[in-house]
Amino acid sequence: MSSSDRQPGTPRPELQSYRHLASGKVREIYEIDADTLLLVATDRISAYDHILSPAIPDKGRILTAMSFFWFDALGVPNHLAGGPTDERIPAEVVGRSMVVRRLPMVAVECVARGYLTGSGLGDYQATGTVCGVELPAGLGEASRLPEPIFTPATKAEQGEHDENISYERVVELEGEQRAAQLRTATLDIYGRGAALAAERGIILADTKFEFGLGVDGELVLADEVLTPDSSRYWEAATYAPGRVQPSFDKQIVRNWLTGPDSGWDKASDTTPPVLPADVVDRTRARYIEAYEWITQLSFDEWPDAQVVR
Ligand code: Q0Q
Repeated sequence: MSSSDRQPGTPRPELQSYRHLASGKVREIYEIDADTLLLVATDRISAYDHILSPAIPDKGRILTAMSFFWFDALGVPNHLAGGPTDERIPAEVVGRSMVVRRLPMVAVECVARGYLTGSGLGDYQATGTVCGVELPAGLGEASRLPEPIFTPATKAEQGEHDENISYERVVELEGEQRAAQLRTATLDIYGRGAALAAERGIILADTKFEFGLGVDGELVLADEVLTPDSSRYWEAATYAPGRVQPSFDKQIVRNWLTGPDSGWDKASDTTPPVLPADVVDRTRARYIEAYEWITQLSFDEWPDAQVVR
């Protein structure tokens, strides 16, 4: 039943009335009906492959607001099937949920990189290439690439890292035509998003898109889009190649966890300590700052959970 079919004033459904389909590190996915899903972003935050405690208040709402902004700004076919307050969204998760079309999903993580860091840097230092793409000699940490590159990966099991694959492997998996479509769409969308972000003081160093397939086999942009969980956000004003760039949104948490006050050793693979309130508060503020810089909108206007009386 679409929101347009529901009688006005019909109470919102209960979240537990939807079948839970899957959990990601920080998100949940539910079945609304055979054709429609509910993507719910939690306030969970992960760092160093651990889900941290406590959650960051409003992180789910902020990142959902970012996805809605980008879906609108990018103007490409996408999986949204309703707006931020669609009546199919249960009251408790309004503001941090998306009602989306259920699509056959392309089993390739479509990554675009404008800068060299993370696994891409590791591959380059070992082979001079990333996903088979040859790069100039002499590049280092956070080098800006001569042009953005398509560096696909296959989705790993939860808790594992995605595995970088070559374009030729994407051709084997998806066929030549779709592989070319995926590369073109990934680089085109990243290029436009990165250009808009750069105008507003944020470098999108890289990002991961997920695509579904429409009724005619056309690519449909799905999942979350250009959020700090799917992309590396760097502050342009402090960008300097040759060193690991501070994460716009997660550096406060990383610094505390690896600093003297936490008493934690990330190499120990023990559970990280609970984050202090000021680290939580400052991290929430950084997420809001990223949203308001990128969108030039006030987060105060974004819908919130509705109290059910
Ligand atoms: C779909 N996911 C992601 C996920 C666990 C999100 C399947 N429109 C769609 C989408 C989307 N988006 C999906 N399936 C069918 N149609 C998205 C990776 C996984 C929690 C949240 N998995």
